[in-house]
Amino acid sequence: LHILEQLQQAVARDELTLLLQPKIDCRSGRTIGAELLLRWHNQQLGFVGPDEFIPLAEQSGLIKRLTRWVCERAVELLEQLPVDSEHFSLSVNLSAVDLLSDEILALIADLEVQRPQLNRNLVLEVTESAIVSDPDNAIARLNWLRNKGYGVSIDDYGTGYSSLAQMRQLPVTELKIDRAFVQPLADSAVDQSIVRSTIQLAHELGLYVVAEGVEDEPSWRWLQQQGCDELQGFYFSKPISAIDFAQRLQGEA
Ligand code: G
Ligand code: G
Ligand code: NA
Ligand code: MN
Repeated sequence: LHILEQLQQAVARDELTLLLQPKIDCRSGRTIGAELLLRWHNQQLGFVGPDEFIPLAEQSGLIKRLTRWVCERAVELLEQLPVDSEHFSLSVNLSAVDLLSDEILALIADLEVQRPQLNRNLVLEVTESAIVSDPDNAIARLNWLRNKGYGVSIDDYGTGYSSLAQMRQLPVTELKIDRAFVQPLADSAVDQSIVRSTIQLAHELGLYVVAEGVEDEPSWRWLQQQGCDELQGFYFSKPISAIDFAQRLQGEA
């Protein structure tokens, strides 16, 4: 069967799972949340990576159903995980398609029936390219999310074309520096300059700064000195199952 037809059945057949990549407080090194990352295992196709099935889901519009599934799981996880809900957030990736449709508004409204204070614990990650495709339309929905108190993060920051000056016009709370600049930090003076100045300017604009792709301790210590707020990366943890994540939290308690 065609991969797209298989993907259409994936939710109903319970073939999707979520992995959680820990989000780390840069100062303390403690786990303060997680990014939710989709995984798909199909009988015939085996494991299909998100780099393959997410674009297919976007082109077909199916992504909206996947995003709903991920967000519903996020609410379940917030109820199940042993966390202090004042200081814990889950991040969900949104596609351009999600930002260009009112379904995201209906989805959030549905989730809030179950968890009225969801805005305290859910961050929505969007890429610059998702906004650039139709800025007015995307920004209107981001404004709606912001006005409801949700965190909005610009993912993969630095790889698109927007300057921080343009970013300032966007209703976002957080900037996530792309791992292309973070992975080489320990040995690259150029990347250090880029990351240092990005952190400074982002902070001056009132944005919370996340570095993704932290792979060694020297990079963590350096980011700490620069006042970076939050980290993700293989040095701390790769994406893991909900069970392993819960164990990690218990181990830190
Ligand atoms: O988890 P991994 O690094 O393999 O993810 C590869 C890509 O797939 C990343 O760009 C990630 O943002 C994207 N991705 C993973 N899960 C989701 C999801 O639930 N929704 C969307 N839109 N993208 C996702
Ligand atoms: O595009 P997005 O930032 O959502 O992509 C998330 C992806 O980044 C996940 O698939 C995850 O596996 C990957 N990732 C997370 N931390 C690291 C890291 O430290 N090094 C590398 N190479 N990839 C990472
Ligand atoms: Na992301
Ligand atoms: Mn990213």
